[in-house]
Amino acid sequence: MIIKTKKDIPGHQITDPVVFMQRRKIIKALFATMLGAGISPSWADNKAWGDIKPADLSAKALTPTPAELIKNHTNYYEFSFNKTDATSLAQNLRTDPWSIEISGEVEKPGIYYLEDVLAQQNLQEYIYRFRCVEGWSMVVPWIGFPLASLLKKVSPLSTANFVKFTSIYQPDLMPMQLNHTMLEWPYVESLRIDEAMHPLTLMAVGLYGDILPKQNGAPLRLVVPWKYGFKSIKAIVKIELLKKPPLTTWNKFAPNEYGFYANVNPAVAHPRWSQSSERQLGSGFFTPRRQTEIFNGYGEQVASLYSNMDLRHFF
Ligand SMILES: Nc1nc2c(c(=O)[nH]1)N[C@H]1C(S)=C(S)[C@@H](COP(=O)(O)O)O[C@H]1N2
Ligand SMILES: [Mo]
Repeated sequence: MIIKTKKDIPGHQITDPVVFMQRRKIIKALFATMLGAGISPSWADNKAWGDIKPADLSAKALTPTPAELIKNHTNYYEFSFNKTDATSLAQNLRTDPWSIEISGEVEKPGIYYLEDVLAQQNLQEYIYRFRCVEGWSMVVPWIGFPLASLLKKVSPLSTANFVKFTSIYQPDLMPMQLNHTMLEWPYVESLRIDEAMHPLTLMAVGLYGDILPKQNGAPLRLVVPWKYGFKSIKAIVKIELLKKPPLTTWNKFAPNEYGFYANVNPAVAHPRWSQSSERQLGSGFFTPRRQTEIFNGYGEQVASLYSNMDLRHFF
């Protein structure tokens, strides 16, 4: 048992300013150490990549989308249905201190403080393609750690078949959470356990060498690069390991449009638009759209997870 469990203290109620400052310092220090060491996409150093060869990844030299575009073009429906308002509105969210409740089919359930989680993880930069179901895409230099290395620390039971993630629910700061006409709150997403344990699946805490901006899901979000962006849930407060698949926000809203799997697939159109190509954020008016790749270009690493599945049926 390496991570500290403090079941008796609900994390979101801690307001002691001394504690607050200490935690802030620890998180800042974690980043400083990492930046001081000169972070780079040093795939070869990361043991968590398991049997994925560094060569597989370095073969794909990606040019990150400019930071200003990534930070000012967001989807964060708790705040707004447009792409620009969350940049300012999300700043009201208090992301420090932060804790994550982990429960369900695990040996070590508990409430874990974010800085305790981070102290046990090897933060690295991961440059991934990101494809929204709406048809735009970007390349993001995330900082984070594999979700698998967090899950392993809480020891999932053999009965854990799915992982459910829940975003923060705070309607006083997130105005759209009072709007019940479209989505249900809090935002919920889920992965099959093998998807969650895949080394490409990240928990991100940073962007472009700095702490994750609030509008991009601070302090902790999921990043699943081979799936449409809506799977990459922001501001996670709860992780549950479950026997059965839970209902997820977008799937519940429109099951014929947003499947549980949501794997990027140019051959399976959204009922209202084609998914065969994408507009890259920052590209000029005359730049041709990019041809969307199966599994967003990560097929070599993840296709085996779906080898026996009809991807048209399980979209
Ligand atoms: N909690 C929460 N997570 C979320 C969303 C959201 O509205 N709320 N939007 C999703 C969608 S549709 C996308 S495309 C990505 C966008 O991430 P970005 O805003 O950092 O680009 O976040 C996903 N995660
Ligand atoms: Mo999206």
